[in-house]
Amino acid sequence: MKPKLADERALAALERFEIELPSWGFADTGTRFGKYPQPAAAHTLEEKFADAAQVHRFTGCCPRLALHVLWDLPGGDARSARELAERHGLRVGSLHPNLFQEPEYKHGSLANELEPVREKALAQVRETIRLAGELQCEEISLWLADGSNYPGTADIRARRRRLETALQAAHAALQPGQRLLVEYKPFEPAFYHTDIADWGMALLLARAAGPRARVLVDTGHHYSGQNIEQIVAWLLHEDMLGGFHFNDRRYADDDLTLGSIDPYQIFRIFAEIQAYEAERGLAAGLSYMIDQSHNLKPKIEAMLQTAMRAQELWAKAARVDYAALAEHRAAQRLIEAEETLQTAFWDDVRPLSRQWREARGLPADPLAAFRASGYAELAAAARKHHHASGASYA
Ligand code: AFD
Ligand code: MN
Ligand code: MN
Repeated sequence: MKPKLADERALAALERFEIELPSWGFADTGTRFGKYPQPAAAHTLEEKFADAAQVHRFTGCCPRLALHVLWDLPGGDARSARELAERHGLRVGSLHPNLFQEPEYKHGSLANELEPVREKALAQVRETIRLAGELQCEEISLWLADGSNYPGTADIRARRRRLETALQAAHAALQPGQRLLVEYKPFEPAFYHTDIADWGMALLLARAAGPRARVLVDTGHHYSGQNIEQIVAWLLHEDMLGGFHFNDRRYADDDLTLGSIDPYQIFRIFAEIQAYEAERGLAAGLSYMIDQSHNLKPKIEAMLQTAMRAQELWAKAARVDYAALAEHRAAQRLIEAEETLQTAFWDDVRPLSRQWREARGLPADPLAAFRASGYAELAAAARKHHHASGASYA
């Protein structure tokens, strides 16, 4: 394919590529061994919206902020979130019910043996659906930490039955236009079994829940060596892929910056999506969210980096000559097929990304522009009081 045509396809792909930001990615976090407060980290919903607005301001591709329904919308108040979204030129994206941090959820939430705990969790999901309706959000995204740490302590089939019943009830509560995303994760915090541990379990549960449930693939939630793009291809074939949470991983669910460890894997995932869309001639209707919360990198800078990297890998995947690839595959020309894919991966698309940005009045280098803006320094000065008061962290 002529480079000019490839570039035009990449620019069109960038135009339709929006990446949701996670409110929790702007707040202080740490590891289980300690929290590492950052002076400019966000503590309030207002500060999270303000920080997210900086990422959208400089990248032009992050117009939505995902919220956690406990940390961000205490007392079920949607009004402040709606006002903050308008003030900062953002929309509220997916809503995520916290079903993991309260003491009652020690032995699980929707899969828990105790009915009152399951009812409490289901009420939290229903509250999330209600808030999503008030905030015109289309996605309720479920990640369950449910599982067990020791063999023999959990009836895995009974837990699966309870989960199916709960997800059917959650699906039944969905409002028009909403969909339910079911996320999987092989382990952590449960270390013997996790109730929704892989794409097959998520697929079966989503299918059982109802027609508006889909599987959510978090790129960090896979064992080493897993072929994630193959999972993506199968879920696309089944029309059961809802979207992604972006991060990168070396060993487990590491929440590292997308593309920092294995950019070629993210490119191959994007190539599966774009090949599917090219074949069908329409978008797959997937949602993309960053799901990382850096405790070492400055929060906003890490988000800018991730958004830029995601755009570059998305643009690279758009430049693959899928027609030529199909011909090489059909003729079993292995070298040519591989070279078709790898050429698109190795071609530098940063000039193209800069062109896309400048055509929209955005800075060619979002990271440099953000640093020059002095926002982080002002935020650190304005947020000193949080640390003085020993504020708790979401
Ligand atoms: C953690 C979980 C999961 C979830 C996210 C937001 O591993 O990825 O989507 O928190 O709740 O990263
Ligand atoms: Mn996730
Ligand atoms: Mn995760």
